[in-house]
Amino acid sequence: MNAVPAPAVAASIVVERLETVLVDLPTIRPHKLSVATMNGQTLMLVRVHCSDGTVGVGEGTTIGGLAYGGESPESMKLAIDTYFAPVMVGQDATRIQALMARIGRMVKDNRFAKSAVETALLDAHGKRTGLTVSDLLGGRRRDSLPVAWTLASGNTQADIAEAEAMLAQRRHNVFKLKIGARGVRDDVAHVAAIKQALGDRAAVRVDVNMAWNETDAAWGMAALADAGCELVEQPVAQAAALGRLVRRFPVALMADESLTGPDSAFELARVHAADVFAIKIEQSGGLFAAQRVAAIADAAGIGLYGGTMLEGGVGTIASAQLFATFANLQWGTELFGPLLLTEEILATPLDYHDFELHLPQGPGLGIALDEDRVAFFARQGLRRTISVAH
Ligand code: MUC
Ligand code: MG
Repeated sequence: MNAVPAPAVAASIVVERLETVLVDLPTIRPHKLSVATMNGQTLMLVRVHCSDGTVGVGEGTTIGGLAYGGESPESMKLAIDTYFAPVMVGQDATRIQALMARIGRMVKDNRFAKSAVETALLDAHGKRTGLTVSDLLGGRRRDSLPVAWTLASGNTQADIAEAEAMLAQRRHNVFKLKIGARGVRDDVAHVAAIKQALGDRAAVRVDVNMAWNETDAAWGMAALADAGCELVEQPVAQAAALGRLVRRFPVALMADESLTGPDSAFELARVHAADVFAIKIEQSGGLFAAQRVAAIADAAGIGLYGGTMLEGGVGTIASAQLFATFANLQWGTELFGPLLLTEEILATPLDYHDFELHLPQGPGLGIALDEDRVAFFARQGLRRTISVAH
């Protein structure tokens, strides 16, 4: 019998190497959350170099170092350099879901680091195919996204002045106030003063970042509803407590820290613990996982909000590429991260105007890094910035 010749197989495009860098950038003012005060932000940038010459970029950030969760920019860099890279090098760079599943078998947790490398793989594949990351995720339903701004100076009058400036520039007309560091009564007075000053010109929401106990939350949510606040984000830590608070007050309740990917999304939906989900690509463990979180929310009748881990330009546009594909985005987004930083590291800054972020049309993420500025602000580069104070 004659041997059947093997069919010609096109040489696959593989991951050749990964490169990570920490970039320390100052914030425009101290950003005061109940968990930490940020004076700067550290971006963990990862570049995935592929055998066809394409290079994809991704980003990981946290809020207040380790104050928000188990990963830090430093831990992401270490995890990628030490554990992700050996699993990825030599693997087909075009089969992103298969490669992420392979990483998932070798690396438990580390959702933020997974989101960064998945972003880089999608960026590379988009550049290779001429498609946007949104296209790779099924296609856009919108080309711009409403963007809320966070008022977190810690001072009521300064916050009002900041909000007025944003309204005058037509940059933001939805404001999220960071509360929880002071007593509940002081916080409610702070929110009421800001809402009264802005009136119907702006929507006011709050993020407690889990600072309250359930008793404070019950009192606080009732008073916030009276003050004209339309949404309260993660007032308490426990999902069970969220479930007892939801729908008791005429104010929407949003889950943020409790939402750590599809499993927690399903559980929160099952126990009716939230009206709204703050979807974040990093918290979810990547863009595909965040897509599954959105599907769970839609199926359960839970509203969607596009959240941020205060990413810079790369993580922000990765999130935007995904959120632009969502069927529902009832509460808009808070993709303002780059605007909180004094320094630009993209060759062309993201386009914010008329209260929205306008997505780029180019392939992949549609952005390019300003390599000189990245090198300048890289840790061990020419400039050092301390990012967290408590
Ligand atoms: C969070 O907890 O939602 C989003 C905006 C902001 O100022 O902080 C974040 C994180
Ligand atoms: Mg939050």
